[in-house]
Amino acid sequence: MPINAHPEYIAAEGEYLKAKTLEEKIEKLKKMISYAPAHKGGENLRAQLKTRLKKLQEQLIKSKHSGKSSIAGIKKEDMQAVIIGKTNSGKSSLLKILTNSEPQIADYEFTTKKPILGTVHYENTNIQLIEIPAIGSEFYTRGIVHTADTVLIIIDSLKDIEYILNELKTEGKKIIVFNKIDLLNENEKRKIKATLQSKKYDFVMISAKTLEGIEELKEGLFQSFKKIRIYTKEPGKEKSSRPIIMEPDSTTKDVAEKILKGFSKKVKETKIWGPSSKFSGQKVGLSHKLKDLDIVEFKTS
Ligand SMILES: Nc1nc2c(ncn2[C@@H]2O[C@H](COP(=O)(O)OP(=O)(O)OP(=O)(O)O)[C@@H](O)[C@H]2O)c(=O)[nH]1
Ligand SMILES: [Mg+2]
Repeated sequence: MPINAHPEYIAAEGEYLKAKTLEEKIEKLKKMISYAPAHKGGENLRAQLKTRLKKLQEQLIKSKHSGKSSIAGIKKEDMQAVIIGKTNSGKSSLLKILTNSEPQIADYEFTTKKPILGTVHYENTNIQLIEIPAIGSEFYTRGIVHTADTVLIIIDSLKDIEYILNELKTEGKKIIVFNKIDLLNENEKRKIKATLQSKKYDFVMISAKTLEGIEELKEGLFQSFKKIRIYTKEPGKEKSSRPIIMEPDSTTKDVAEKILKGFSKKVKETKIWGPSSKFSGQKVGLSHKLKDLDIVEFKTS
């Protein structure tokens, strides 16, 4: 601490040391500079702080260019969701069962103190899932929540919804995940379901303990990204075991091109099965628009 430091400087320094994100650090450092002692001995300090500021600003620019979030060094993938909720609602428990991640789970409050990343494997697609420290805690980080494609709001009591939605303030896709239904009787579950339906929420009722509702949640999560799964098949063979992930309204040409660039030019005949077909094995053109779970067969000779 510099001699004759302004109390405001000391406070700003304290905030700077506690800052978690680059943005926060920069903001606090600027504050420190503005309160750094003006006397002669302070010159050196100011110069040091300014050098540090420049470095942080460069880091921030770099992290933005690399597509990394400055919050946790997490690079955003095509499909990204965050889990938010009050402490002890079961965020880490859910992350653990949906992903390969091993977060700490405990019945005391604020166990999770920084965002934790996991990957959900669903229908051969990878969904990034991030647990955010409890909403309302000092560890909660807004940044990732606002850039994620989908927010899973985990609750174990209906009264928490409004509070969380108020704090959240994002227009993005939200799914309410009512957890710990293993602790409820049939009548309680029925009432909760009716309330959530009446409010027109997108919701799933689950238990991270018994795994009830987890498959439904995974399906709902995948659907929230609005991608479609297209299977391919070769003539006379079964459909592929793994689908190709496409944007909605993709055409048979888009699929051919995703398989191999230039492939659509070689296609002589295309047949489809599934939701977008009028009947099984319908012949279609390359501009045919596909639907989720369609099967496409390309013939090249
Ligand atoms: N009965 C029951 N208990 C659960 C369920 N899910 C989580 N728990 C328990 O609830 C407590 C909190 O779980 P966590 O997963 O650590 O909760 P969290 O939301 O990550 O909490 P913090 O990170 O501390 O904010 C633990 O004791 C869990 O075992 C569930 O579905 N049923
Ligand atoms: Mg946790």
